[in-house]
Amino acid sequence: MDAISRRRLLALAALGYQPFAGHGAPSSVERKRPNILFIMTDDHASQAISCYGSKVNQTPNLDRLANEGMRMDRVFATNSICTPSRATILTGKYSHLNGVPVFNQFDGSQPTVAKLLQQSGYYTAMIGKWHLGSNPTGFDYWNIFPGQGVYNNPVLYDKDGSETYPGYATDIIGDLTLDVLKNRPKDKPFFIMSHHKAPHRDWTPDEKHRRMFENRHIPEPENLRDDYAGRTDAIHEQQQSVFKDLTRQDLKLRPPAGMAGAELRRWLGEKPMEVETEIGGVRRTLTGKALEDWKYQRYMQDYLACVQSVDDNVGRVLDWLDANGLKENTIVIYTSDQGFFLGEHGLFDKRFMYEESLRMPFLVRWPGAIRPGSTSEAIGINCDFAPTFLDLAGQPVPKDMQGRSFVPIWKGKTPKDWRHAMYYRYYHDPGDHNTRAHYGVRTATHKLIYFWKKDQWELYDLVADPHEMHNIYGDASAQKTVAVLKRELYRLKKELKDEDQFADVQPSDSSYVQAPPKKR
Ligand SMILES: [Ca+2]
Repeated sequence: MDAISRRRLLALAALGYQPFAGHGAPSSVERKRPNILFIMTDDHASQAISCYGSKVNQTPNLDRLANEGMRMDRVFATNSICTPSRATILTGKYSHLNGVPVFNQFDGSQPTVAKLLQQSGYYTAMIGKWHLGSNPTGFDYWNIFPGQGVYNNPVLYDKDGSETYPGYATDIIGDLTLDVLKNRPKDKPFFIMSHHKAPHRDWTPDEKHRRMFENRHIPEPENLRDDYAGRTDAIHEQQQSVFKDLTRQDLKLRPPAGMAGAELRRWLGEKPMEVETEIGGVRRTLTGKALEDWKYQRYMQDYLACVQSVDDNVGRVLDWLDANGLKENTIVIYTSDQGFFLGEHGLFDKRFMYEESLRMPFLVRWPGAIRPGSTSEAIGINCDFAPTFLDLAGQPVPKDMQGRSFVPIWKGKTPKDWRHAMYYRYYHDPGDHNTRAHYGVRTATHKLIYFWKKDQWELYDLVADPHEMHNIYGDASAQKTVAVLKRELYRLKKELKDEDQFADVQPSDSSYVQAPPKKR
């Protein structure tokens, strides 16, 4: 088939035309089912992706996905921490139904999108950050970091044992993804989850990018020095402050010579309020505002350098797909398990329902089906991913999945009855950063948050106040909106079968420990 007729056929296929259907040619039909390459990073905020308008870095390879495909602007995590988001992506269900509200072990015996795709004839693979405690199920191939994994010379577990991979985690995940692509069975479509550790804390860059941001001044977000006026207790009580909670380890301060063991760990874990460092060849002791400024720069220099390596490796994989005839029939998705604060409200980390943490970057390329350079403001949630993958594979979506396929949105035909609001619930309280538990609802224009253990509310007008600085919950003029949003909040809570299953008692944090594989 020449290139033009092949392109034409693909365009027709995108419109639902199946040239081989009903002609007794299963292998040809099989080839038509699209491949899915799902690339996910850990804690990558859309504020650090240039096609989302980053003021702090450039990500040319991620931009390439947006330029050749679609940038979705309102895809949200339903519980903004690692393990729950991953469980939701696999099951298409909220935490209260898949049993993973906090950092607890995932029950891999339940149905997952990987199992359903595998049963339907897809070759399935899972590479890199898993962080669900139990061994992966539903994958023909898996090779994962135990727990959080490490940046340098990481150990990976597969079904047969463990192996140390010399090098940098992000490059290794890029290499393994290419290996799987090259060695996969060629008679099946594939579903590959390629999950990076980066840019998760403690933000350890590779040698290539380590000094890339060293001599640049990273612009601060305008609300870095948010004074939290008018907000409820939660943001006052949190311990995820750039100025107060970054440790010596986070800031990559060098320990005194000879320090080791428990003493070293204690030293690295302390949150310094005075730092001696060298600036422009001069030794200086930093305190107060000078130290705060310096902490923000140090945090961002390392975070952004980690992102740069991700961008490089996405580029490598795209180049390989394009050079090997897999561009046309492979859907490439780039996302992150949740968003992240890059100094907004003075914060790092995620957890809160505020925009920077709630929003997942979501870029997708599908030549012939998605108009290049398109964008969508449809409200998506991570429960939608599994139904989307099943739809792409021509498989029915189980009724108990709680999301909907993105495919019509990608094709420029957002269904008229698409959701107008999304429901969020975070449980891990006090958790790692003393973040108060909350649930809430976000519409296109407003966000209502309820800190249920405190019985305190926040309401934001996202149009007038996109940075969520003014809690208008108590304003007389907002009471009609409060009433409407409360009705919607409790309607969604009921519809999604959230019966406060984990409101009072949470499972223990067990996803950090991965069952050790058999020895090789
Ligand atoms: Ca994460």
